[in-house]
Amino acid sequence: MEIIKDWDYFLQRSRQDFDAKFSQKFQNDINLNDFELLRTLGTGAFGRVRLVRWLNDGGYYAMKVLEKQRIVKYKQVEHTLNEKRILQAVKFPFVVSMKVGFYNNDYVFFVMEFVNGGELFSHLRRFGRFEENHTRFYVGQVILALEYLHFLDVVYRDLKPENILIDRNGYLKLTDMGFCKRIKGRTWTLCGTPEYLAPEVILSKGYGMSVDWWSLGILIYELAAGHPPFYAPNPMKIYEKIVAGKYKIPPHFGPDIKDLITNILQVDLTRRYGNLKNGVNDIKGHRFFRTIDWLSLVNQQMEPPFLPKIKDDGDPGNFEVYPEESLHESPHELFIKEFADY
Ligand code: ISQ
Repeated sequence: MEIIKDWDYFLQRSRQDFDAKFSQKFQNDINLNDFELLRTLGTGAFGRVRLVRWLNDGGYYAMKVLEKQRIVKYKQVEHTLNEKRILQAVKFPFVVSMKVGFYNNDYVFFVMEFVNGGELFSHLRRFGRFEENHTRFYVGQVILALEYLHFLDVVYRDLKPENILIDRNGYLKLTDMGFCKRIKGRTWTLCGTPEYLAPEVILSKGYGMSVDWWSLGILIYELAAGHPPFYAPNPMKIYEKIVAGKYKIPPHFGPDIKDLITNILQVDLTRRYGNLKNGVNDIKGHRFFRTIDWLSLVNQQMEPPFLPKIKDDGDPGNFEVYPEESLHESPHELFIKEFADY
């Protein structure tokens, strides 16, 4: 990665790069036989991600496999198209990017860089919670990633520790753009993960980038506390707590992190940090981050809290083990019309 010297200039140029790549179609001179399929790294409602080896360059990649049948059944065609357009157009140190995409009769495939260190979620559970200094390091990168995406008019909508990976150098990458959407104005879809949903999403109001700042507040809390602020045994109870905006600050939180979280977890959108007239600068300029030099952070010149243990380039050892499923192949291409824009 090039060194970023001027953040505003970097954002402006990123926008031109993004626009140029956003509407490109798949180049379909690639197929499944070009890959050796290794084990599953993660599963979601609509597909799974597998470690693969690309025979072309011998390198390891993470391949998202989406079954067209399921995508259509669960009415996710538009969401996966959003995901594909955004994945292929982003280029940022803290966001996973796509190398190549293709489809066959039954599936759509996104080939992404393999991020070796595993989910931030697994490391958080292992440590219990992170020290505030470590929370600051991780959250700082997430803020920059959200600032980058929002500058491109992209709302992320699924921030949580499961969707944040740790690279071999101890830095983060946001992954799973499945709910990402480019919006100019507002949108209404109910999507995300219960504990991380913003009140305006639960209340079916039109919403915008504000939902990502809310979930950032949840993330800061969860990293520093070891558990999310709104918790209950079932989603309905979680939603009641979220819209009421009542939660407890653990006694070990320092005054700065407490003040920051309080200002972000505002049910009232006209008070929520990130969503006010100074935008992200209310967050970046908060006392909690006074020791962060944002340019050093984006250029990965700060010392990370720890380095994940990695045996070799293709080592999936930092990821949980999932039951495997084999792929099938129909004799005819399915859902040609639905996936025509890929
Ligand atoms: C990259 N590396 C490892 C796992 C992943 C899961 C989802 C998306 C990208 C990934």
